[in-house]
Amino acid sequence: MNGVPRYGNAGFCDAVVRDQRDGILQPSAPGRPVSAVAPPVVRHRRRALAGAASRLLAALALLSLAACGGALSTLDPSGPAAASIAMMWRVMLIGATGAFALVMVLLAAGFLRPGGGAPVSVGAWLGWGGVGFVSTVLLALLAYAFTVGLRLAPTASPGGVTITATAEQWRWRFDYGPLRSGGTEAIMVLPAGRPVVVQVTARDVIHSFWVPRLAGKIDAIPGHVNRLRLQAAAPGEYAGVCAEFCGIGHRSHGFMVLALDEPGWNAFVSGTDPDELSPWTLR
Ligand SMILES: [Cu+2]
Repeated sequence: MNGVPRYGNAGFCDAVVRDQRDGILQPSAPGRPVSAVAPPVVRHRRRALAGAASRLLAALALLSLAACGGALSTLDPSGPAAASIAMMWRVMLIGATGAFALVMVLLAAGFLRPGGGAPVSVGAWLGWGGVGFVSTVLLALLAYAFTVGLRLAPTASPGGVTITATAEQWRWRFDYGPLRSGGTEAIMVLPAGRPVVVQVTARDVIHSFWVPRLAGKIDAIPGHVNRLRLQAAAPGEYAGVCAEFCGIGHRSHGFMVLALDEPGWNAFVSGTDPDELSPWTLR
């Protein structure tokens, strides 16, 4: 072909040319078909690539299984707000995994079938793969996240309760407005099965209110009130933490949420101390 020798792995370009100079691949005679059998070095690389991919998948599976439970797990929701966030996480994980798998398949195809994508122009690869595919995935995820955000908006609901959470170094105080004359410290009491809007603020520095099994996190900012909607699906205790570094005592700046059934909640708003109430003793 105009004096240029033909090679069975022409798609390898410069790398193959270097290998040929090293004597790994040999050019065929002009006009003579070339064997499709890959040389030993290439087969060894393929096996190594497949082994590394298998180990990576196994490690990812173990990591994902190890993170599904626990008092602070967002993947073990116990309310509609946290469930929406957990579902959004799963949808994004599936979308990201699909995109990653597609890229890996194309990468593997590039190694296993050099030059296989040549019929598709560079412009088409960039247009469909680099712009079209990415834009479609991102717009779909954005629309989904937007609808989830609307569902989580802290709007007033029938039967809802409003609680004010105030953070300071290093304690949490909770007030219940006209529902109860006295507030609580380190424990936020709420009625299970009813929507709750938490008005979050701070007295000194920026903190962050987070009960992972009930809702997302929101900043507690001095002089400002942020609102968060949450709901406990069932009576029980739920762990809460400060999710923003707020000083040397940040590590122990946590609190507990006590979700009570209706008799327990009625007893609480009547003035009963939360230490005397338990969703288990009330049943
Ligand atoms: Cu804090």
